[in-house]
Amino acid sequence: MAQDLYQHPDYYLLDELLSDEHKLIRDTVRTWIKKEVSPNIEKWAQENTFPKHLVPQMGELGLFGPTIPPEYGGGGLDYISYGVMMQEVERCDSGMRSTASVQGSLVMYPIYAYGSEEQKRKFLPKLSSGEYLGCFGLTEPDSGSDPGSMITNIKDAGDHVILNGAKMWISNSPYSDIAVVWAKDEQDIIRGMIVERGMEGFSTPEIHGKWSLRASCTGELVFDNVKVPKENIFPHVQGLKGPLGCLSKARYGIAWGALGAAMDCYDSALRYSLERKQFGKPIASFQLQQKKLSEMITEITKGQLLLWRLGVLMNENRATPAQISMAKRNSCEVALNIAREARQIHGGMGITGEYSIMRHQMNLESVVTYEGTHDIHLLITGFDITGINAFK
Ligand code: TGC
Ligand code: FAD
Repeated sequence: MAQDLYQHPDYYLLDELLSDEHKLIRDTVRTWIKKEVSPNIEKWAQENTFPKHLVPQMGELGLFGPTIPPEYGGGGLDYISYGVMMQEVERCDSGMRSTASVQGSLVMYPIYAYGSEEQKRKFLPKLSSGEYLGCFGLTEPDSGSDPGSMITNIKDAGDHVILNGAKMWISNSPYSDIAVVWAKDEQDIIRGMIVERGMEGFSTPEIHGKWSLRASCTGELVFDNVKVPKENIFPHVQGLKGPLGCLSKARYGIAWGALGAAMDCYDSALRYSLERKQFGKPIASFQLQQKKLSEMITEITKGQLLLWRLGVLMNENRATPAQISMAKRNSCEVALNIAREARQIHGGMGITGEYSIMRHQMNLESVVTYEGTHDIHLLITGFDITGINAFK
């Protein structure tokens, strides 16, 4: 990748809505990204390598569980801090943001919100520091958008349960020390539990051949009569609202993150269009290119305003899952459109690893699908405004 010259677009002076602490957090993450990630991200993505060595550094920076209270190793920060962090990371690479959002929102959050005091004390500090890496197993080969149809199950066996089944498309799974797994009990009630690497019958094969999120590792979780101690089961939640509650936190971070990818594409396209000359003039001087750039910054600005307001509602504990869905869907759509347009502005150079555009575009194809597809989030909004469920 060419030298990382990123400067975030702020057309409506939204930085004025951020506190000094928010800006300091953002600058700290940006400096780390420019020093440790940007110089190598293209290589890792091309080689399909997960930079595991960055996990403890991410922990040290506070990227894991920023909103979890400090007594459990979290950052004790607000949701706008969490948002700007995810935005800085994803403007570099969605796969890196995946690592952070899975660890913070899908592994640490359920342990914090649904776990026993022993589970919190045992796992949260290690996850927060990056000593442990975790993953989240909800999706199955035959159960994606409809997670309530899962068949992974547990059977009571005294002081433990026997877990059988398989999870598919699990971010971080091949490198994970623990997995937060959702399975049905003998009464068909969804329960959450912590499965630890080394438990007999538990394996995490990698999924190969992805064209997207190549600097993030994706795998399966396979459970073959795994004995899970009952003390690893979450005592404080039952039913689908358990995993869906975690998804609300992660989708919020993705909404900020995906817009970060859009901001990076715009920033790169603006700079390139001013430098690149054709017909004796910078291509930025042609109306067609200005139209593209103007529409990009308009959509980015609208998205930034939406995210800021959502962050305020999150801080006040007033954000609804449907509002989060709208933001996740909007950011992904805006980002994918901007990545495609930015790719064209870069001409042939846009398909190379000299620029981040093509990598963003390929990554965003996963981001628009995971944590609820574009269609599912549209239907969540439809249900919310009409009261009519069009899923089933
Ligand atoms: P439904 O009957 O609507 O809901 C069941 C219960 O859950 C509650 N609920 C929520 N609670 C908190 N947050 C949310 N977002 C919630 N959505 C629903 C709901 O109130 C109800 O509670 P209760 O008390 O009445 O039981 O469930 P449904 O079966 O009709 O499904 C609805 C649907 C389709 C919206 C939902 O299942 C869905 O969101 N599907 C998409 C699946 C999905 O997002 N999977 C993501 C897997 S994880 C992942 O992709 C990680 S990628 C990470 C990375 O690398 O960054
Ligand atoms: P399907 O549910 O089969 O959907 C296929 C198509 O049908 C989609 O276009 C969808 O919108 C449409 N569709 C489905 N139902 C409806 C409906 N009712 N109305 C209209 N259209 C509908 N999962 C985890 O649990 N943990 C992870 O860490 C994780 N990481 C992932 C990482 C990557 C790189 C990817 C690609 C996925 C990951 N996932 C993870 C899984 C992800 O959440 C699912 O892929 C996603 O929820 C969609 O499920 P599916 O792929 O089975 O598609």
